[in-house]
Amino acid sequence: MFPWLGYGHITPYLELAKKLTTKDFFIYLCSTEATLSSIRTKIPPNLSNSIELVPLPLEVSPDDLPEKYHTTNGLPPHLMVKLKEAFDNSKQNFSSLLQKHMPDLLIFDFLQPWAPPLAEALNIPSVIFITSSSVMTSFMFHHFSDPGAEFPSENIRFRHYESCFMDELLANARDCEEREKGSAGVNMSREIVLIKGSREIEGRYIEYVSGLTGKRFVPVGPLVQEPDDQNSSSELLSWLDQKEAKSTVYVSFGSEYFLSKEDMDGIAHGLLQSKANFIWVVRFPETEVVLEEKLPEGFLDKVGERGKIVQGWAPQTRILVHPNVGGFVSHCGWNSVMESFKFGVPIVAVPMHLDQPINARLVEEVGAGEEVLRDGDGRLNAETVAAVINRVVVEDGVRAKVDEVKARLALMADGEIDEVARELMSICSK
Ligand code: BUP
Repeated sequence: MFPWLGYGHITPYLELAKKLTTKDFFIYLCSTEATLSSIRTKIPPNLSNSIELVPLPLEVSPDDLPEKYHTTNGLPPHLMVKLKEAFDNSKQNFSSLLQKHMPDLLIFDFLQPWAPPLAEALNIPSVIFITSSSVMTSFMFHHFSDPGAEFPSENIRFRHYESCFMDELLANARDCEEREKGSAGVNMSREIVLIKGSREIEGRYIEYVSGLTGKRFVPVGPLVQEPDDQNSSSELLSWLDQKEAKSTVYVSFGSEYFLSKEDMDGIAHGLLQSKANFIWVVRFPETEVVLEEKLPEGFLDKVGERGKIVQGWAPQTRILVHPNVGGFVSHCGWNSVMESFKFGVPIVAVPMHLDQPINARLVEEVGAGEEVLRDGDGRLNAETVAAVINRVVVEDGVRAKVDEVKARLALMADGEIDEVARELMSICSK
């Protein structure tokens, strides 16, 4: 398995790896050491003989990119370009690892289209595993192939101030296509595409994208990591224990994005004006930050015991399953959305860029949350933030739907992984 270098990509790969070990697969999981170190402790001891982590050395000088930046998590934008370059320059290293381990199959991420030709050269078949939503993937293929045709849902669209994201996504997709053209030989397995998600939630989009591309999209399940106990005794969770049931909203915008000053202010004032308690995970591109300078004046004093600010990283799944959490103000990264669905947490959607607006529209379509609409210029308005938090969290306004989605996902059991294992086995044996 060869996921892209962010935490949001490697965790679904690890969850898929864990499931495949129950079907007698042995997994090599390859990434940079910095990315692997974020999941090393998440491999249960009983699986340590079935999953081997394989570090990929990057071709880059430490002066250009120190080792701690060999992952996209919290990477300042100017270093992201260097990381992509270093990654693309490391093909030979990846090829050497393939030759050393000679797997029966390569499962690769759509952001590294150069990997499958290297495998093909060694007669190793490959299958793509997309960690984004089917709604986003189908929306993208739709625009890529026939934007004039009818899309399965008219709710799913970018708003006018978000239209630049479509261009960004299409440019990404074209870039991947271009970079893949070097691929020689027949790739027997490409008629199958693995995708993170479930027919229970995205059935019509999975069907649509399969029809559009002529490939079979096989959903691999929500692939949500179980909450780990490591942080369960932390001060943050003790604080949460003291709050009333469902009274607290968890606020996080993912591992990669940094909020603009205007959005920080909108969220901060919105939280203050709402009636919910909150835990807010804040992240900044700079390594040294004075928190007070990043927040509106006097914010921390006004918050008092009502809220906690966590700088950097919080045990997200552990927080989401806590009975005193009643909602999630989320950027709608696909992992976060799936975690909310799986644990039955209503979403206050505040999408920021790329696929997030489309995921947010799905959240509303499913009925599991409400989106905070920005004003005409794309600005976040504090009163709107507070009003949506109050409706979704304080008044528990979408509870019935959220419980229904949670129950539907729980019923699925492992049916999907049986199908995936069968498909992969048949590719391996060809
Ligand atoms: Br921040 C943060 N703790 O403090 P998404 C994130 N996470 O466990 P993203 C934590 O990172 P992509 C924190 O549970 C989820 O599994 C969270 O993935 C975990 O957003 C993951 O939601 C974040 O998909 O990734 O980071 O923007 O761009 O790949 O969607």
